[in-house]
Amino acid sequence: MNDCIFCKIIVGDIPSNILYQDELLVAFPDLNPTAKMHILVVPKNHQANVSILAAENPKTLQRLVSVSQNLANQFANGDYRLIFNTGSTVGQSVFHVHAHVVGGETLPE
Ligand code: DGP
Repeated sequence: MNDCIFCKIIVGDIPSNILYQDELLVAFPDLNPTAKMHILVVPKNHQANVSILAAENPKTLQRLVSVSQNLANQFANGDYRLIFNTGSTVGQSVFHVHAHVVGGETLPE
């Protein structure tokens, strides 16, 4: 997608601190962290949201959860909150599916 910021990060047109990548996923710190650990895990294939990902690429979603756990083990104490904002009214601003992996401190309920 020409105007997708995460597609540009994935191909290296926008520099980012890549923390992890494999053939399906890439992970990098959120530009505006809300906790000590705030990492985005992003499928390399452009799809708009997690519902479409689950329907069309369930193995990528399964991998994403596994990678999120590994990142939480590496960058926090293994605990993490996994957030998929889905739709503009609940805060999705980038319409390329991504998981927020948040933790590294005690979070409010
Ligand atoms: P959401 O609001 O759920 O669509 O989350 C989008 C997140 O993406 C938001 O927390 C900020 C982050 N973000 C937007 N642009 C960039 C960028 O260029 N680099 C990085 N690292 N994060 C970005």
